[in-house]
Amino acid sequence: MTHELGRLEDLPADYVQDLRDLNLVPLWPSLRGVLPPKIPTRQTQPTHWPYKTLKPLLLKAGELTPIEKAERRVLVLANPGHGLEKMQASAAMYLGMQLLMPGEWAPSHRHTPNAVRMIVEGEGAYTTVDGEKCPMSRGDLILTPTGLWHEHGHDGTDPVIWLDVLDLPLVYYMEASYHVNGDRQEVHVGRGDKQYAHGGLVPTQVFERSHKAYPMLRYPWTEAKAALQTLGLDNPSLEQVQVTYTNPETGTDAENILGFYALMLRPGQSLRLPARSPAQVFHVIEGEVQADILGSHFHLVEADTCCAPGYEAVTLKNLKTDQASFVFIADESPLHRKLGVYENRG
Ligand code: GTQ
Repeated sequence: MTHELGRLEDLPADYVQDLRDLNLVPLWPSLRGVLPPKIPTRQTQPTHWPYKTLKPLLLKAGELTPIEKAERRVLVLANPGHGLEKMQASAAMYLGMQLLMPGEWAPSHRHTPNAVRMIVEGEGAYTTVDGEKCPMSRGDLILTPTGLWHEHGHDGTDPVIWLDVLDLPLVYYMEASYHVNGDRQEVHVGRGDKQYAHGGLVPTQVFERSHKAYPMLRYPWTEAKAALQTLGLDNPSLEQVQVTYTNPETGTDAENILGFYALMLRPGQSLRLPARSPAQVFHVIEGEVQADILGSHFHLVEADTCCAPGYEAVTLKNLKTDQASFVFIADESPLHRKLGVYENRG
């Protein structure tokens, strides 16, 4: 049973002022606001960021602002529901499109938020993470987990653009967000993926001290795509042909707070994703997809990005009837599961 609770205006003004002077606040006028009935209030609005309209503005930023004045030349994909200045895609997710021009260098730093990059366009750039020079190719996922040094360079000839996904809003909210600048890293052998490139075979840990918290830093698109195609072929009746980016040593999510996945939609397939508590981000790697989120129907072409609030079902339809479409998904599942608030409402 829900009944009306007392309002702030129902209280004598001098009483409210007495409370305020002592840093006290009555709960009941705000109780329904912070604990709404049955389903949370979500600021996250379904939002679509078409690449076609964003790219020229990002390239313009390349002309307007030298890398030395930007450190990271990024246009943030901000959700209007949160207020643009908050730079949030959802409660816990930040999205940015980053541009690096040939010859540019984004200097080494490390920070508490976890980041990943999904490479959108261009060849020849690299991210050096924890001393491993990870080459960037379209569709590759590169991790820069909390605390690891990372810097970006570009030896190629054309602009390189990638999508950054960070848990910055959450870590900032926790008053735990900060960075440290560093010197150019010494590069050692390894390129983020090689040691774990063969499924089911992981280096034997003879010495505990050699164990890294994040053993795999780069997930090449060629591998993820091949995994999806095999999964689809071997399981013709499988509806959700999806892989999770995992830590090969532990089998758990690749990072602690956000989850990352690649989804293959079969030709013409329409897939309903159940209403679950975490918010989600969809980015088209290959193909063309319609995303139905609440009342919005987004037509996503390659390199387009959109987001969906939690607790809502999402339907993804492959608009290609003669070929598969491939979608990169980021969500807040690891966070919700760890905090015990994860729900699947079907
Ligand atoms: O490339 O290190 O979009 O530190 C935001 C913060 C990218 C990065 C972002 C960052 C980076």
